[in-house]
Amino acid sequence: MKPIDYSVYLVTDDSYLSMDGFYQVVELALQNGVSLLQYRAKERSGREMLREAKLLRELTRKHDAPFIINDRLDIALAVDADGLHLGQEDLPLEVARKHLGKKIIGVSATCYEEARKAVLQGADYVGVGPVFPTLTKKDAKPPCGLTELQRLKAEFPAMPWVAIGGIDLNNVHEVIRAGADGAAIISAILGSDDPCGAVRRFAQQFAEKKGMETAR
Ligand code: TZP
Ligand code: MG
Repeated sequence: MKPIDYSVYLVTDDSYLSMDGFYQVVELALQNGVSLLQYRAKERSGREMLREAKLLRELTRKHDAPFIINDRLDIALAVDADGLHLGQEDLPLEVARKHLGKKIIGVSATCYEEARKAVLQGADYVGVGPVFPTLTKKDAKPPCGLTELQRLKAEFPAMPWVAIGGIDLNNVHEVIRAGADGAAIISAILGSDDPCGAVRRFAQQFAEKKGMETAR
């Protein structure tokens, strides 16, 4: 399997899932540089989640992007997603691992200790945040800032670190500089007047980082 590119990590949210033209926007985003898609829905029935996740599974297959389901192991298995993303209150990682084998399991961490535990338990990547204030997740913890991320990347350089929360085109360079391998983004792409342009500019900033790393 080719290495997973976590750089422009697009996440969905109920409000955008209901938007007119949502699937066209996702398809354009995948064509313009979204490297991975997470289906995240908090207020939908299992049946509705299955329907939406199937559609997104088709699009991600078509554009050869990994597809991850938030929270729900059953939906991840039902649509043959590439992985599952778990928060601190979701299924324990070792339970999900039994069902998912080598598939991707990501874990959300709001602080250094949670992140370290996720690494030691065998997460494939860790989402750290919110790094900045966000209006999208109503029950988000206070922002953890970038120093935690910097410390985690220094301690576990081989782990893919994905920053989340309030990331936009004006601050993404800060998370990249702190060591993030990817930025998980909702509103700065799905709420943008120009989602394709936004995706291209996020992808460009990560490409510059990769260019600098290979030149070293
Ligand atoms: N987890 C921590 S912050 C957040 C989630 C799901 C929401 C991120 O959304 P946005 O719009 O990119 O700030
Ligand atoms: Mg969760």
